[in-house]
Amino acid sequence: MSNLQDLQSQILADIAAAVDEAALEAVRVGALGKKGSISALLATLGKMDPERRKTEGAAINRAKEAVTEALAARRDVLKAAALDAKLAAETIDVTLPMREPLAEQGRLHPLSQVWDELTAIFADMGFSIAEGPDIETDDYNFTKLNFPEGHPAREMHDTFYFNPKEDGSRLLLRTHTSPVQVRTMLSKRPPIRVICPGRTYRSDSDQTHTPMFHQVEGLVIDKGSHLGHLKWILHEFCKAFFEVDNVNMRFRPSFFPFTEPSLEVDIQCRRGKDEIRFGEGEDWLEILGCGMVHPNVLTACGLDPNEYQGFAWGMGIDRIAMLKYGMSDLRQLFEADVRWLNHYGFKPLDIPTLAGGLSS
Ligand code: 2NL
Repeated sequence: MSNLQDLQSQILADIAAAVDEAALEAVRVGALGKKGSISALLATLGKMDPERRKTEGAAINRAKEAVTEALAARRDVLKAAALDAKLAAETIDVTLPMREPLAEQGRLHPLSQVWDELTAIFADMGFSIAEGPDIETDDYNFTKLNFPEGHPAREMHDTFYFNPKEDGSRLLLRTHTSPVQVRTMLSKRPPIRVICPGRTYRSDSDQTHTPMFHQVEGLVIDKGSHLGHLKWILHEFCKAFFEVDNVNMRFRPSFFPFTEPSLEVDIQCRRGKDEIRFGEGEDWLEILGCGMVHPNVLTACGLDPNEYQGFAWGMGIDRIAMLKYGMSDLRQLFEADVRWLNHYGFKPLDIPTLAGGLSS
């Protein structure tokens, strides 16, 4: 009897000491399996006389039941512990930043970034965005913009012309985005508030000129639009674009065939050894041209200059991109060098908004 007691105690101790379900299963097999210790005792019953078999059989079966119950109880405990450990190991902290993807990540070209930035700024001021064809007529690119036929003003732009058609007319690659504003005036009734970003072409190539470049022009036409409005719009734009609280601006008289009066605009800056900062310092940098739309242009575009007036401006997207992001050579913008793009490019998910900031 005491043997059975010892055996049961030993097995119950082994059950209590089992650290996981595999260890517990080993204990079960050792006790209740085919060759288990309790099974071996049960096998001895057959050779006993009926009286002994009755008492010992009952005792062994009680031990077997006790072991079975202890196994089940311990299994429940271990199962619960295993689940707790699994849950603890597999928690996800949803507040952690996303892991950087391992794959190569593409970059937004700085020009695309600046294009997005400036359209966001002007859209927030209530401007529409208009686009038009790169191939234009002489009429929309020059004549309607008050460049008289044979006038030296036409030589201001080195134009890429297509071969003349049979009637003598020649298509051309637009030299500015103004034809898009012409199209807007011809197709929409004022009030007009529109910006026209796009590709433009001039036969010119050196460190600061590429034959293809980008412009954004703006146009506002209404009954009482004046230079005060223009100054406010350009000031708000410059503060938002260069991300400064204030920037002094200087308006100088100039000449364009399509505006009268015409002005050139400089912004305040400080030139350091390798960098240029805006909104501080004593230096000036020219960034755009503007003016009141010439009455001849309004008339050519179907608007009565006695009823409507307005202003327009134009600036180089490539130029303001270089200024903002500190790039030295304009030509690199178009060389498609992936190493350069990895340095100057932008992560595609850093989308500019006025609320979220324009650059990270
Ligand atoms: C510059 C100067 C300018 C305009 C563009 C414009 C368009 C129409 C009528 C009148 Cl339809 N003006 N555009 C006006 C003044 C200056 O661009 O230096 N751009 C880089």
